[in-house]
Amino acid sequence: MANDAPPHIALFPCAGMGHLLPFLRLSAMLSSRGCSVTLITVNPTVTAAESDHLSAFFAAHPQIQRLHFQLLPYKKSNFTNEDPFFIQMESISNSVHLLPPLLSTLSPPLSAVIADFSVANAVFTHLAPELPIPIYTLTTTSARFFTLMTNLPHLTTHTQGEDNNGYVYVTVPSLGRTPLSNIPPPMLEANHYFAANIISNLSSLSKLNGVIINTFDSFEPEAIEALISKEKLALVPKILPLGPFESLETDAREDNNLPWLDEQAPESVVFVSFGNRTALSKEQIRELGNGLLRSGSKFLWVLKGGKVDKDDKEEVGEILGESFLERVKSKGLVVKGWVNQELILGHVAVGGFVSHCGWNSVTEAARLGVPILAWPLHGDQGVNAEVVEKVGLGLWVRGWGLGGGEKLVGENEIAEKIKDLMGNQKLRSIAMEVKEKARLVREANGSSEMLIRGVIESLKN
Ligand code: BUP
Repeated sequence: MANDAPPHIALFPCAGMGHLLPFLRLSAMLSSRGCSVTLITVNPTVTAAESDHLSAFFAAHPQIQRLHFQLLPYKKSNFTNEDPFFIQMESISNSVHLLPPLLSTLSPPLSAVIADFSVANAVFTHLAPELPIPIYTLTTTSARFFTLMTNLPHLTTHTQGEDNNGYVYVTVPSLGRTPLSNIPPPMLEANHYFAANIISNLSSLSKLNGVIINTFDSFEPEAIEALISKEKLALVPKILPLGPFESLETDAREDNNLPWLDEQAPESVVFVSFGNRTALSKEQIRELGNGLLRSGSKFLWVLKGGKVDKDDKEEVGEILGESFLERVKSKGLVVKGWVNQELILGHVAVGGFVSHCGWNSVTEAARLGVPILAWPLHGDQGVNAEVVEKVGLGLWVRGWGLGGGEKLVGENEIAEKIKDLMGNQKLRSIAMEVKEKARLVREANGSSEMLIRGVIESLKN
């Protein structure tokens, strides 16, 4: 007889806000669709933003259970790993064997686990023998970058060629060409933890019950198709493009930039943010500041001076210089610390987004219909910028490269591109079309909505 009790799903995020936020959003979405939800939260977190957001999230969603998970101390491995977020991933993977006893005592009994792809193999290896329930993975990147990951370690053996502009590309079956320079170098270095983590997680991928991706059919048709061809060959499990995820009702801190935005004309402000974990070099910050001033647009710029927020103590004036701030006064606002990006992108005054193309940022811009000037810096961001360009949501200057501070982009070039972004009516109308498509997939008969409801239904039996 069918059991109609709502499923109880545990979600297990990994390190950093870019990984945590999609898990918070998916948790809230599952809960609002009738599931019991437990969110596993590791201690310690890498950033203060993570602990702040977790407290605010549980205060706003008292129906979601919190399972505290204390990590074992980090033991250095033989892999190259100097990134605090990757170190945390390694620590989580090395602690996962302690998780099954905690999960088996949860009440009501668990129906499924959704684990971040970065720790999926560890979760599968330790959980499957102890607790025979479906295990899904959520990848926090684009379907396009995920497809490239599934082609490791043989990615560069696919056909290579050179395009008219002299860029060497690799052609991946069903996905088409990707410039080789867009593949993050650590992904191709066997000794690097980034590559090792992907290879290890691929090893159990086909045994999982599904891959959840924060994307939607019309946004990444080629990549979703490429993944579905792999699903048909049983190389990957069920592909579940459940996005774009709904926004969270809560934010950790009061947002104090909206009054300034409220005073600006519609679509006159360019919002500038390079995400949680990327600080530009001092020289690049100066060029960007001057470029913004030269562009003639009003701007709201979230400035980061360090990789991890706890260590990022310099004030805006110390980074940019007081004389710059004097010049900025009537033209823009430069802020440090956390802002509510979704509220800003959804504000009527915002007409463009200079973004590093972290995948959450891209999906938020898509859902809110804001054109992007893509300035990817590292990791998956270059490949995400390809998605932005392909779908027509934004501009991407390939020549700026996967920066990370290696190439200095000058203020004139930046100013010109911001003018292109803010004055481009075609981009704006495509962004509105993307926004409408993103809305439709969340309607009761929309593809993403039907898929998520299907997963929930299947877990009731
Ligand atoms: Br910074 C910042 N406010 O001030 P991505 C970020 N965000 O709401 P990431 C804020 O954090 P990767 C801020 O809306 C997005 O949901 C933003 O995730 C939010 O980039 C998230 O865009 C940032 O994926 O790098 O985390 O920098 O995902 O590439 O590891």
